[in-house]
Amino acid sequence: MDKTWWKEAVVYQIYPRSFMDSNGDGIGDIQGIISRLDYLKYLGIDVIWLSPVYQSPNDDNGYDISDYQAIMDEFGTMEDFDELLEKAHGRGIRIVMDLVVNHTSDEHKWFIESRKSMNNPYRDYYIWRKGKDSQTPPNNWGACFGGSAWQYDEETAMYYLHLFSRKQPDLNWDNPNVRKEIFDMMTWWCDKGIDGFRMDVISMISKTSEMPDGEVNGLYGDFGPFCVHGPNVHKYLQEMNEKVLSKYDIMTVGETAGVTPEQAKLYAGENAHELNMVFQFEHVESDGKYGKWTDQKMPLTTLKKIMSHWQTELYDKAWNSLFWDNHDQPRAVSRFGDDRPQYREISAKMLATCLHMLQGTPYIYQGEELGMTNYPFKNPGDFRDIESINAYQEWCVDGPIPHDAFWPCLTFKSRDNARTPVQWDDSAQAGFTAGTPWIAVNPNYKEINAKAETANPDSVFHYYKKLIALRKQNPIMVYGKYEALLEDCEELFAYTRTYQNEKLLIVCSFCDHETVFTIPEEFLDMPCLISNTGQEYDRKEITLEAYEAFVLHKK
Ligand code: TEU
Ligand code: CA
Repeated sequence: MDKTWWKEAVVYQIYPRSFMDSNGDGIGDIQGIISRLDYLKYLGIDVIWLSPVYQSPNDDNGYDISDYQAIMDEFGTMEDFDELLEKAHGRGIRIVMDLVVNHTSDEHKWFIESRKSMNNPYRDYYIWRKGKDSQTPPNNWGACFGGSAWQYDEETAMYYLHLFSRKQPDLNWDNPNVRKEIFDMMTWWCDKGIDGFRMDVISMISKTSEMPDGEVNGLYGDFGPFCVHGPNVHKYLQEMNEKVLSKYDIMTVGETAGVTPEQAKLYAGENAHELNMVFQFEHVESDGKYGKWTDQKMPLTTLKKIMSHWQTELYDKAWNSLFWDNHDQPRAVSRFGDDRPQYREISAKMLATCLHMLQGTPYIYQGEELGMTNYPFKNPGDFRDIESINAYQEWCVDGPIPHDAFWPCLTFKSRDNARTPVQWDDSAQAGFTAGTPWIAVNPNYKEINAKAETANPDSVFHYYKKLIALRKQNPIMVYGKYEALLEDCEELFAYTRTYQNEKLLIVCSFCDHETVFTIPEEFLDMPCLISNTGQEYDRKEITLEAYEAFVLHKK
């Protein structure tokens, strides 16, 4: 397995709208990111994955792009971006951009042209179909953000496909002109010196030509079998690799919801000539009571089975990406850990240990290094995210689900949990803005903030900093072979990593009570690489306190 910088890196995801506001308008921006580069350098991360900063009407907070080669007014200017790139590189930090090319905004010039007439040169940049009539779409597919996946357009009396919001029309990747435009745009960004792409819903860019009704699940049919891992997806990614990616020393990660390890080897196999790695979502997209909406945590044995499967299936064949959360998911410590005050910090450190000791490139979502938690939403007006707003409307207002039944599920899984402002200090608005933030700051910012944590050597922040430093000192953390232990245990996630003549033992308690663990013979009296309690592991029978995690290192 060849060694590369993106296999050894730790990636930090920035959601610009919520990271840092520099001009008091309550919206994070690029100058705000620049002002926090020293904080990121101190943490020790190697790569920033920058969620979209391109021109956008913000129907989906920048994942609806109206100009791929201009910066969103609210975030600043292209000069600001160039300054960010230069100052990040000056600190040895690479910048990976978010590439959103399954769809554009409906305010993109291509779509404005496409909808004008049937014979407009841009007509086939998008996916248009005749409906059965102006009230009946071409099929029963549902969009991810609610409603039909088809929008009727008066001008030409046809429907266009949008798998997300109606302001996010899907591009027609079967059109070679679309592919050329995208590849030229990607080349333009690579020539600016960026260091790679995170590719939004890249597994959806190829659709089947036939578009029949899907299996009904709730109010609409499922588009999955016709739009995910479609017939030409690998052909188009190989073309992208040949025409753009292969020409630069860059990192690529595909967002491939619904991907299996077998498919992941096609997208990101060591010799696949497509992408370097993919995000799998088996551990975060568990079905809930109401589609994705649930207030239930995943049983530990289920989580371990999923993580182990990916660790063993991809080993030596493809590269894993590792994450607990991102801008679409609830906060890790609330979902996988325990955000009650007495357990928040120790369980956040346990989760960090569990993830960063696995095989693959770890991703830290902004604020995860502080142990930031879900937000205490009180009413639907607290939400900003189109997905959450539409879900409440569809399930509760228009639909039959009582508020009291749906509310715990919506507030537990809402993407807005991850989009509240980063908590920098205990001053007003947590030091995120001098103005009124676009979304409320979590009231626990007085206890949970970067200023307090960077000053406290026992903080979650310093624990992440130590894990990142250990990765640089120990190749076994990057390249070691994973083996699961105690697979049926509902309380402990334990595994080993083996590399040349070294071995690591990783033991993480996912429960809120004491447990016991017997140290295997070969690890007795071996040094402790890191622990979230600091106890000695110098005997065979260890009693672990709630959410305790430790790593022993056999050299
Ligand atoms: O997310 C795609 C996606 O699958 C998400 O909609 C996810 O399934 C859901 O939000 C969580 O259950 C990408 C981006 O990460 C997301 O922010 C965008 O809204 C979406 O694509 C459309 O661009
Ligand atoms: Ca701002």
